[in-house]
Amino acid sequence: MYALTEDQRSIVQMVRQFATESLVPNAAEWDETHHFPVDILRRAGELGMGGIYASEEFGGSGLSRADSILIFEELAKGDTTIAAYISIHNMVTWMIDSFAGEAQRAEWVPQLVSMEALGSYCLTEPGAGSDAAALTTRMVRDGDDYVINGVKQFISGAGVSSFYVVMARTGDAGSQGISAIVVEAGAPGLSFGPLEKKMGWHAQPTRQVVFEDVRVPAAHLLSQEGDGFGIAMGGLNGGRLNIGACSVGGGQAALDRTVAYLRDRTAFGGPLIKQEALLFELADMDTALESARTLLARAAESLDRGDADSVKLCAMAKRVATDAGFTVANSALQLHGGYGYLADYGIERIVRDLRVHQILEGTNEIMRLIVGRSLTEA
Ligand code: FAD
Ligand code: 2MC
Repeated sequence: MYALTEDQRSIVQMVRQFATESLVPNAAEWDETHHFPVDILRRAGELGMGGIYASEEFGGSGLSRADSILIFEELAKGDTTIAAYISIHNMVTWMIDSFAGEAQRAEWVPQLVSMEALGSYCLTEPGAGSDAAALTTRMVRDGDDYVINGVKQFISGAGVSSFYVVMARTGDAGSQGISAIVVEAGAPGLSFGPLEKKMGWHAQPTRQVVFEDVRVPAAHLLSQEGDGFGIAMGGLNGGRLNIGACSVGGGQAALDRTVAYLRDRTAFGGPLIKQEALLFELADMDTALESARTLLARAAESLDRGDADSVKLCAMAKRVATDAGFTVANSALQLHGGYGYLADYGIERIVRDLRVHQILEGTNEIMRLIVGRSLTEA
């Protein structure tokens, strides 16, 4: 199952080169200065990474989810935070390309694909995170417009993005009463909270997004009223794979550095890598990443095919891969001794950045909920 095609090998090579040249040399500085590198994102857009699995009609790359996870693993080896933002942007591009009207697609998708315009995904609210169907942001039809009121919490890219895909309530309580709409930056009544101070993910902004009587043309609706929750979840299925792949990439980078470090570091009369206890630890780290990679590939193929169990497989893969990435990075820190704790060695940043992958795009408890429900509902 897990043999790369010729095309996939070229894609990996291209992304690896981009990550090595444009991300690796800058990741530490962007983390330290909390810099969101929009210029570098545009370069990723030029290489086709703004619409990886968007259709080719308006410029998307038309690749599969199986291709996508390869790309995100490579990006994350360079900078996990930037890779993760590119994943969120791709969720937005895919949702707009798949569900916006023709005229809107023709206007918006090329801008998103090139990453000239960035996208944010707005589901979470202060009072509704895991229980996303409990959201209370409201949008009310008024003539040819909708008027939106409410607050979205923890929105990645907020304040910099040009397009906000917003899930809001047009109907009754529950998931069926939710719609999805595109709000453009600059809309009167749209404002942003201050930058959140975070443990990691310093190289991308996270803010509240506030809607006060924001008027949006009804033509910005994605699909039909009431379809919003399904669209949001559809976006997340791919997002969960991508964030899992980002965790594997971050974990792999940490493992590679650890192998090199333990070869060089001598104690007790020889290189530390000769200590069998440490070699076994490295073997477990390698095995955890390979297991996660294999499950991600299986889930991606099932999503590509539209299999009935793809939602469950994406949840399993997200849980396994984000746990594996974090655990491996944390072990890598330990194996660097005191140096692992120093910013200069780059490992503590990976640990900080990967921690949140166990929380966002559906917490790992919610991933268990999805898998568990599939057992009881079968
Ligand atoms: P809660 O839902 O309040 O959960 C609290 C705890 O209870 C968690 O451990 C959770 O797993 C557990 N829990 C809840 N329900 C159950 C249950 N039924 N069974 C067992 N355990 C349960 N959201 C967006 O929409 N767009 C973004 O761009 C975005 N970016 C983010 C960036 C960052 C840096 C962060 C930190 C978050 C981001 N999020 C974003 C929000 C993220 O998706 C939520 O934080 C996440 O879904 C959890 O919601 P919550 O924080 O409200 O936690
Ligand atoms: N794919 C497709 N459809 C899905 C789906 C998925 N992953 N999950 C749910 N649905 C459908 C489901 O089939 C049902 O459809 P229908 O009404 O046609 O029967 C509908 O959505 C409602 O589903 P449930 O009845 O399961 O709804 P419930 O409210 O009980 O649970 C739950 C839904 C908990 C699975 C969902 O709220 C969830 O995934 N919560 C986590 C929220 C989350 O992931 N947030 C991430 C925010 S984005 C982020 O963090 C970023 C960094 C971008």
